[in-house]
Amino acid sequence: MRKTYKKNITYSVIPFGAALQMFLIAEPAENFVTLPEDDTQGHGKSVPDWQRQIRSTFDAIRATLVAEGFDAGVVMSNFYLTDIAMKELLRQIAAEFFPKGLGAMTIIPQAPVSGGVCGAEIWALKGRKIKRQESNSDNIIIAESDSVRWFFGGDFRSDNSPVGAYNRSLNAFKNFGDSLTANKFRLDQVIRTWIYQGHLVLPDKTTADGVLQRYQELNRARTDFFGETKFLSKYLPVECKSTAFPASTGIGADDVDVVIAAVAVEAAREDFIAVPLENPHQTSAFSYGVNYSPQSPKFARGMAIAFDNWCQIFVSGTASITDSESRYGGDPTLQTEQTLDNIEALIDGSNLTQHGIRGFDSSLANLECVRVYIKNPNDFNVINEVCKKRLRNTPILYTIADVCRPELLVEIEGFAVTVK
Ligand code: 3EB
Repeated sequence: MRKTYKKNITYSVIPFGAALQMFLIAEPAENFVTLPEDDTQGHGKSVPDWQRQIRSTFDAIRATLVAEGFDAGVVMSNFYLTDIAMKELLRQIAAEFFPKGLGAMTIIPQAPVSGGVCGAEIWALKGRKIKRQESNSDNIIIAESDSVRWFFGGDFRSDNSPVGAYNRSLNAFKNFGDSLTANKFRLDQVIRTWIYQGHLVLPDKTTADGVLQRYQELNRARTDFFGETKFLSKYLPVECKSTAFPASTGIGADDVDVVIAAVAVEAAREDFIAVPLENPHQTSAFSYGVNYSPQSPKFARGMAIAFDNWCQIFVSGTASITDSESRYGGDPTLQTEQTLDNIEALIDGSNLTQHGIRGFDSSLANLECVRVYIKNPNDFNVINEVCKKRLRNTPILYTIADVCRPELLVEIEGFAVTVK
């Protein structure tokens, strides 16, 4: 459980079953600026130097992966851009630095809070026990370790033709589903999704029943796409009585569209359990009332994967909600405290035991990588103060994003790892 903090890069190296994994967060070495090319008049008003900022980010990522021996093992990479129009430049530089790719890569239209043009979160595996099987597509990686097969997928989007938030979300989900099938995985094996939706709190359309928000339409598409799927039934402990859905993040983005990333598993070992976690202080999202979303958001508050002496918890996007009510509207400090309280209650030993996961304990200190989505950049200082106090040297990436209820100012997700 080693955490290393450098100027523009923080990372942790921790067990992945009997193998090892690394989570790494990187930003530009500096927020380099340059004069615009058309500054013939010499106005001297500088603009961000995209090339230099992106290159310095990749420099740090590559140097760290090489130094720690993870450079051949990236399974997922998330890149955040202040301007999604620059994604081809990012892809081009990524290919230069990593000709073999960066696993399941997703480019997310969210601005890092640091003021740089880009940010990155990289997840890599290594160890003699890891077998990597490239997929025929550059946004999917299959890895096998400890008799568990892992699917890492990113950048699932809608085709061009579908119109409206429902159809575009459904089409993006279908493209994701097709790539599961193409790689011999099934929807019921999905443990974690990330859904980035542009303008998520804006109305999509008005019906006889009122205005439907884009996020509500996304929930309707997810409900239809999931259908009667019985998630993870083969891996649930008997104690797990609640309806099983994947862990998830549903969050805003600066684009008009929806982008999905996901992880799925298939285990060929008896001691493997996959357990959707609910929070004792929160109403399950799939039981939220219709006033919130006519079709409820079908996700679990977290997903614990455990076998042998190892347990990893995928913490869903978590906000300042208790029961099903938003708390501390307007107060970013107290919302952050409440959000971290919620995560703490989700991953602690008694909640794990409640869910049939025995012999493991964890706390905020077990979080190895965290993303904090902030609605108003001006709240950064107070939110960061709480996070620094409670998460200490955990790698954290802060981005600017809308949370799916207007009064919520912050949402936090992460990965926790604990061993017996
Ligand atoms: C909440 O608790 C906040 O739609 O997949 C958090 C995590 C939220 C995931 C999703 C939404 C989702 O309701 C919003």
